[in-house]
Amino acid sequence: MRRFGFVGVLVWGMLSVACAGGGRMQAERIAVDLVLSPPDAGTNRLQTTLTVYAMGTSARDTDTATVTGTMQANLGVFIDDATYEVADVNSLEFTGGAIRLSDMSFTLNYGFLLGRIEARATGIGGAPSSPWGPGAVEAERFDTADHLVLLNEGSVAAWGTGLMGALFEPVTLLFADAPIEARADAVGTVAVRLERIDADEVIYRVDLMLPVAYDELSPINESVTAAITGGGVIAATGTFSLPRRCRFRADLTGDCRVDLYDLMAFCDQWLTAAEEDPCPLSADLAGADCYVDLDDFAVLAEEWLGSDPAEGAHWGQ
Ligand SMILES: [Ca+2]
Ligand SMILES: [Ca+2]
Repeated sequence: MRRFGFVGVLVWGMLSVACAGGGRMQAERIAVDLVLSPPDAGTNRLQTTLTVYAMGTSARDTDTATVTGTMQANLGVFIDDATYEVADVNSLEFTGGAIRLSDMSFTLNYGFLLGRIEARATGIGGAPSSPWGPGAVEAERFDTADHLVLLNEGSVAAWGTGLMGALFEPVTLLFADAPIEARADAVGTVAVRLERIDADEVIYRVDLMLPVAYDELSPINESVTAAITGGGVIAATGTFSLPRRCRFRADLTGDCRVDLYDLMAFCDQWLTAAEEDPCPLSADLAGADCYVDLDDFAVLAEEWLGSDPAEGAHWGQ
């Protein structure tokens, strides 16, 4: 009777395996340190235009700052138990960092009669944040409106020549007094990939692209107004590691593979129960009842022939 019951369960279990759609997912909240990538043609350059409205006219000039620094973020990551692969990333929250822009200079030419305004932007920096908490990520994409980069360090100093020199005293705008919120109405991306599996840990790589934009109007005095507009794409990468552990509950023999030896160990405990706490039955895989039955076999069936990916690679050599 007992044998017959087990065979029935075995058949049912194998069918379950055939129908199973992959490993269990494990949710992790990961704190990751990201470093901005070296600036290239498309990223980590913020093109900035300074426009100054004065004397009923305006002039503008554009310069580009390279961006360097670090960002800290929390990621909601789902890891596939069986393969260590990233199954999904569902949230992103910036928790800090230090971003620095290279200095910029602007020459605004108002013509022969009016002269020029010269401006220097120096020491501009700030940090990314997620003021409304973690933002959603779907299929590696996120809404940049959920995040911002607050530029609250540095200054813009401006002075005039010619008639413009007489129009206003040299001024210095401090970003500490009037921070710029760099935010874009765009789509950012965050990709998390399994990079490698070491003896004790699994290493993942994070690639982040965060478009930012700014459009700030600053009154300089009664007759002069400055506008700072621009933006670009911040790109950053980082890695994090998770302890490598055997993720198979049904590995009863300790080799991080679920195979015939585990099934034999399971059979030895089939339909046994115990009263002790903690439960001494290693085959009570589904837990809770300290009784080895169909529920526990379902776990073994789900993980049947699963093996640690690193061990699998080893075996294949
Ligand atoms: Ca095993
Ligand atoms: Ca059980």
